[in-house]
Amino acid sequence: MRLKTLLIIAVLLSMALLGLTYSGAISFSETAAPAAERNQESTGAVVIPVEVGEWYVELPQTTFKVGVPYRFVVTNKGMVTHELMIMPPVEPSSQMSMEELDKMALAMIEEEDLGPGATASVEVTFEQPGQLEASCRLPGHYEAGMKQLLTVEAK
Ligand SMILES: [Cu+2]
Repeated sequence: MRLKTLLIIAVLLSMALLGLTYSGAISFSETAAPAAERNQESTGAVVIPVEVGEWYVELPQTTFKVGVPYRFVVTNKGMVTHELMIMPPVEPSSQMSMEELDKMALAMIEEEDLGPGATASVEVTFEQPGQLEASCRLPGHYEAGMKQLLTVEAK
């Protein structure tokens, strides 16, 4: 009889312990998600929504500041694939190879990530003032109008 009572107590105790562990796991996963969101916010980047399509690159602002982290969130509203490059204004007619152009880019979203309807983002902090350009350099796109001059101002 006494053994049975002990057994019941033991079972109840282990259930209680399991319950504790379970709720512990729950509260852990609940705190884990907001922590990830906090990390994303804590980058402190200024979000710049960018729209690309045939044949334009549109930004809500074209003047930026040195030292401020920006996150360019680019949405392709067009019917064909685009890309986004932020780099000094260089005419495609200049004799630079795609590789050399890529090296000049301060930020880039590749065409693989920017099909019709896709949204992709890239973060960049400009380190010096000057003129830059947000453009799509897929063959013919720049010439068709997919370029927007940007100005980076000193702090
Ligand atoms: Cu394009």
